[in-house]
Amino acid sequence: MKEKIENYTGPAAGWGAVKAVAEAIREQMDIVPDIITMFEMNKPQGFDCPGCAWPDPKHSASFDVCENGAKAMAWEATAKRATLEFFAKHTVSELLTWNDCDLENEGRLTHPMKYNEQTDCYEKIEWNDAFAQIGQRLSNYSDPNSVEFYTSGRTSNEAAFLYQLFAREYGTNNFPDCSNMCHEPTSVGLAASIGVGKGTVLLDDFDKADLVICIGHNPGTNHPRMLSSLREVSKRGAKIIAINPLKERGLERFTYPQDPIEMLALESTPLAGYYYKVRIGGDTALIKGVIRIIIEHHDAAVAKGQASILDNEFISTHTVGFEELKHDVLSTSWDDILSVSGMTRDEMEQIAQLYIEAKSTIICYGMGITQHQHGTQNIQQLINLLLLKGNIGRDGAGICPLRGHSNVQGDRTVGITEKPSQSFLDKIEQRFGFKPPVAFGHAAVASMQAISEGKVNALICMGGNLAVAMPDKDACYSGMKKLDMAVHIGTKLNRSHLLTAKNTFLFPVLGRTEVDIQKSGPQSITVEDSMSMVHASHGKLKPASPYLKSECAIVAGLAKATIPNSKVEWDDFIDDYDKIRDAMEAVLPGFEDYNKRIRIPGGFHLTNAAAQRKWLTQSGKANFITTEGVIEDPESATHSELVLATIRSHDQYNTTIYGMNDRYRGVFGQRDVIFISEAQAKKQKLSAGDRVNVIALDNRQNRTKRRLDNLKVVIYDMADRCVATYFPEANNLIALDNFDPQCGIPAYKNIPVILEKASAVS
Ligand SMILES: Nc1nc2c(c(=O)[nH]1)N[C@H]1C(S)=C(S)[C@@H](COP(=O)(O)OP(=O)(O)OC[C@H]3O[C@@H](n4cnc5c(=O)[nH]c(N)nc54)[C@H](O)[C@@H]3O)O[C@H]1N2
Ligand SMILES: Nc1nc2c(c(=O)[nH]1)N[C@H]1C(S)=C(S)[C@@H](COP(=O)(O)OP(=O)(O)OC[C@H]3O[C@@H](n4cnc5c(=O)[nH]c(N)nc54)[C@H](O)[C@@H]3O)O[C@H]1N2
Ligand SMILES: [Mo]
Repeated sequence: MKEKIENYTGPAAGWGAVKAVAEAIREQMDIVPDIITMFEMNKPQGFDCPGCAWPDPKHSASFDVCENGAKAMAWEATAKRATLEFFAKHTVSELLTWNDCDLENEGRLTHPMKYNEQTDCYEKIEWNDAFAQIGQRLSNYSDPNSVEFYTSGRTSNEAAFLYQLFAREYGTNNFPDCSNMCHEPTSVGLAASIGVGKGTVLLDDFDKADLVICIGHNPGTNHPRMLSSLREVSKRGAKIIAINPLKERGLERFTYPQDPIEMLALESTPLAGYYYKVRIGGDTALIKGVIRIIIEHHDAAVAKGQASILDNEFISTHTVGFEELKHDVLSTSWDDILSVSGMTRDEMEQIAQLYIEAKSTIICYGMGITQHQHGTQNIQQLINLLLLKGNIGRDGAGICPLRGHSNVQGDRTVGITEKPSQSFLDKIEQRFGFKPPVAFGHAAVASMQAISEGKVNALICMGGNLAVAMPDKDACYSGMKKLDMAVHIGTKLNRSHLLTAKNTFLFPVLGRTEVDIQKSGPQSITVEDSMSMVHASHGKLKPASPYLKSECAIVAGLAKATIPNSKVEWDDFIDDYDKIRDAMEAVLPGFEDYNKRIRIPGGFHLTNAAAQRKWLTQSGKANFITTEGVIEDPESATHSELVLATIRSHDQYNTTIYGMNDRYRGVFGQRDVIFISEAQAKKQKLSAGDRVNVIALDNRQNRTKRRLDNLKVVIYDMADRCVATYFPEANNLIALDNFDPQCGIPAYKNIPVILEKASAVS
């Protein structure tokens, strides 16, 4: 498509989405039989959408597929194949010169392969031979902690459970995970505040809320099925507030493609009636400001003998820490609050009023909140706001993190964690009879640091594109080359697969859309959505090649070859996944009658103690947590007022680039752009179409200057004193040690930068 920047005037979804779905399918699939597959998505006997983790309303028979879900499905169910002939024709060195989109667009991997250094090509290997070679290497390493077991979040509950079992029997808790780059602040921050590291709302709560606050997420692109829930909220007359540095069309207006009247009349439903453009990194400041106003109104009302604004009863029975919070917000200076948030006091007053007026409020958030040095603190401020009016643990109220990958939450639930609890380890020991390691292992940043320092022998990747998804491309890429062994289990070719170790294996795996036949017949797997609903998924399509194995079978193959006297009944498990689930039931709390309950359409809900006002915190109460200061990176802030966030385009799934368009932001045929407000551009003496170099100020590495050159300026309706560009291209701007010290999430959305005109350098 031709390069073009234009103002997008339409609503989110609508006919544009229908057209995009048709195109995605035309480009990837054999239309007639495969389109039927799409209708099987998120249906009782169908498969779970590999797109996002937003729950399906009723698991009903209705056709509830969104544009980006359809794209994710078409991308996986593509008719294209990356065959052995393809790999014989193209050396790894040549493939490294291809772009990310072209690599994946070659199609599905068809055979297990091993890299041959002599020919510089991937070549076919028999599964058993590969397992034996890997098993031998793993057994030879003297320290199991020199191996990293990465998981990307499409992996099923069953495969993730087996994977952690294998790694733990092998002897390590090294579980870097995509969640470490995504919702780690949710796991850590919510657990400290309310005792559970997950969201507390169900879809029904959206029918009962008076106010929904959407802060730091972009559902039009990343969770499009959420738009139908927001549409219902809006149609009911409840209010929606959006807080986002960029104007995102998906938060403003939506045409529901499944509503013929809206579609034919070219109508749309307004979503957020209130839109506030917070400055990037300004959320803690903003929420502190809002809390301060609410407390001041409350005190004034009480002094006048008027009704209380805060829920005093809830605060005194259910919480601790209110007085400290009050003291902190009242003593935070307005100057700091306003300058860091980039918002006015009037705007904060409006938000406070809407919140005061609403009986029940839900706060939804995504990466705009989490991917910060203050990620954990940001979330805790959101909880503080909710606790003021008892907005946790009752109908129509609560916290709603928008999870990332479709099963990232489930993978964590079933044991993918570098810090396992003792009770979990005890249960493993009881059920399987081996002693799992107790010492905590590596999460993503620690594992990549160890890899880049050459301290890791082997990296096993259950899906994903780790080296590209992580910060500091240079460190990641060179680190991958230092490994003795890399094992990649994926559906499609990506750059991490090409950063070959001394021994590199690339395994093709069944995707969620495909039927998985084992000895006892077709198998189902299970996943957990953003709202803790666990349900089954049944693949429907013929596998992309007869040589594919399921994730579960690959883990079992690796484990058997590595641990000859394993205590785990690997063969039985693979013959019949019900047996895996029986074992999971024995180990995991909340999984009683697992096999029975996933056979009920819609599955079952994993109960959430906080949602029942049971606080599993050390204090036994919900904690108001006071966080110090409002500036994320005070040192860098003295050198530049500009912060940069890395964001997703509409045609992308993380490191998978489907195409070069970002329709709702009016960008077509290109990705090398940087978004900036009109006022800010003027201040920087820049105009639309100018080219700039971005230089990241990195005070953690002696202020090394990381740079990304030659981005095209796009004037965009967004907050001043910040800029945005796409990931993964921008990942080298972030240092590996620029993360939230409380949970380790890289600060992908808070990079202090300066801009220089591209012509100014050679
Ligand atoms: N189609 C599609 N679907 C996806 C994905 C995908 O790549 N493509 N990825 C999946 C995954 S793994 C994830 S984690 C989710 C990600 O879903 P989102 O959380 O929506 O992800 P992003 O696009 O990274 O960022 C969201 C928003 O954060 C805003 N933002 C940036 N900085 C700040 C800030 O400082 N404060 C505030 N308040 N907002 C800020 C940006 O303007 C942007 O609108 O989506 C999942 N679903
Ligand atoms: N700068 C910046 N960096 C970021 C982010 C950001 O906002 N800004 N976001 C971060 C976030 S939230 C995340 S989650 C990470 C994503 O990091 P990852 O999860 O590591 O990356 P993906 O791009 O989702 O992985 C794509 C690959 O997964 C494989 N795959 C797809 N489906 C399957 C399957 O069913 N099974 C298996 N085994 N493999 C499969 C394919 O081979 C495909 O190439 O990136 C992070 N990186
Ligand atoms: Mo994510």
